[in-house]
Amino acid sequence: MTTMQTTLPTADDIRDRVRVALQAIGADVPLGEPGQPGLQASTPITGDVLFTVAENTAEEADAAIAAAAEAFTAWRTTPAPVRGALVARLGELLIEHKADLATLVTVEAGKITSEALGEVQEMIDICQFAVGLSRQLYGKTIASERPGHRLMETWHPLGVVGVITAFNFPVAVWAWNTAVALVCGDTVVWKPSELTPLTAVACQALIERAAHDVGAPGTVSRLIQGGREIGETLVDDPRVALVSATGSVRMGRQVGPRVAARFGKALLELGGNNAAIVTPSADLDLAVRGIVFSAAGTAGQRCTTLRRVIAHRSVVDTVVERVVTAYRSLPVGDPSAEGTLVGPLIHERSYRDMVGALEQAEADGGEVIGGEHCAIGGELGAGAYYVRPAVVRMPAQTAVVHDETFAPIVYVLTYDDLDEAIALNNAVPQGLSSAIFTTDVREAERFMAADGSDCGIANVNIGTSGAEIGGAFGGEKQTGGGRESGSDSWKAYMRRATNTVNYSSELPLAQGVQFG
Ligand code: UN1
Repeated sequence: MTTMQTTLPTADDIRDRVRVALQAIGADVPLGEPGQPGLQASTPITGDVLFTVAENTAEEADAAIAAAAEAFTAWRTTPAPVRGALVARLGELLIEHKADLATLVTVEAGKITSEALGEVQEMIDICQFAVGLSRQLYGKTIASERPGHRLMETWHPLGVVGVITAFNFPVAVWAWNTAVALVCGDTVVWKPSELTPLTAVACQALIERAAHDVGAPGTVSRLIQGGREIGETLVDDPRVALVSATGSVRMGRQVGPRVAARFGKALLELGGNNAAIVTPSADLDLAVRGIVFSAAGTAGQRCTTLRRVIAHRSVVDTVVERVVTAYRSLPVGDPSAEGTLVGPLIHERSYRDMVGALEQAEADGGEVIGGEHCAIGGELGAGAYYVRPAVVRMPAQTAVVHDETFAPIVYVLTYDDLDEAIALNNAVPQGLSSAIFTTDVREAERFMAADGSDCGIANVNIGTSGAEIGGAFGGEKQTGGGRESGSDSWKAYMRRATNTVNYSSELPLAQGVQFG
């Protein structure tokens, strides 16, 4: 099998694909020539700017928030199952346009076709989950200490939810937030990454069509496009009750305190630095497959990407050898071509960060295998950054290993006993995902116990990435503490009221207090 392609589509080919997909989706937005004022919609496949997409002004962002706030006043009292009908329709439209939207994801984020389709599937899944949830928003009834009293909790819509998303999951993370927020009775204003404006336009067209089809106001979900300043309108506006932001730890450090300063709520999904422990009892076939998908998939650009392997001394050489062998045969190239498994990095800065991290790792005594730049497509790919994923054997977990470099680098560390491996897993500032490969039930349980992995996700015998939507998704420490998607994550999108009802004709006070 050839592991490196030599051809790429031309920018004009890619423009045609975009036009066809947007037209099928019904996203009728003006697309300007490259270089005109507005957002430059580009593709990492060739590095070319494809179109210019209109950028919103601060006044337009303000108007979008006002419209969503206005829509909220009626949406919050619309019965939840009726709200669910909107999300059900969105899910149907996503099924119908799965391939079209995936084409746009591949073009803008550089994901291989299968992963782009998987991302749209994740949207469909969360819509179906949210539709069920629309009949399952429940509160507790709690035993009251007073006779003739009922103590209970009710959950109410929160308000406008500001959603800020990153380039690497340009559509799924919007859907996680929007599908759940809408059934919870909230309205949404979305600020996508400025690197992925075309997928955003497509999603907006689909939600507006869904709203039209079910007779819901289109203003329940708004899109604002632009750079950091546009995102800041969501962060600082007191009408935005919850800011759900996905991105770097650096971004979260700004967003969290600013939202807190106005007593808004923040849901943060920030960086990960995810590790997999490989124990002596591990099924190595499984471990190597899990490692390769989690570390090299999406060209290392998921927040759940596997960035560290912590392997027992007795298996580390075999694991490295097998991962390196697998890496050599990974087809790198055009993500839209059949058979490709590793697409491009998003931009030059990512590539520079990768090179910088590998140089630092080497300076720290690391042995770097792979990581080369692959010049693909000659002239066509002049502005594109394709790399072979890198494995780096490290003598210790140095500072560079503590950073999240958003590229396909997996550092390999060696351990002698499980306590040491768990300590290494937990020694980084981030706490998103983690995994252990073992066939020993004691090791597996220990890893998931209170003194085990400190991450929001702790898996056994699967990699760190590729979570299902049914579970709550998110992580601890610098990952930000937020939980999105399944389980009871919906509670972050609602406000809780505690109600005490006295159905007796006495007025007993709690704690036995006597008053008059
Ligand atoms: C992200 O990278 O921001 O678990 C989200 C996964 C995906 C979601 C990743 N379901 O890898």
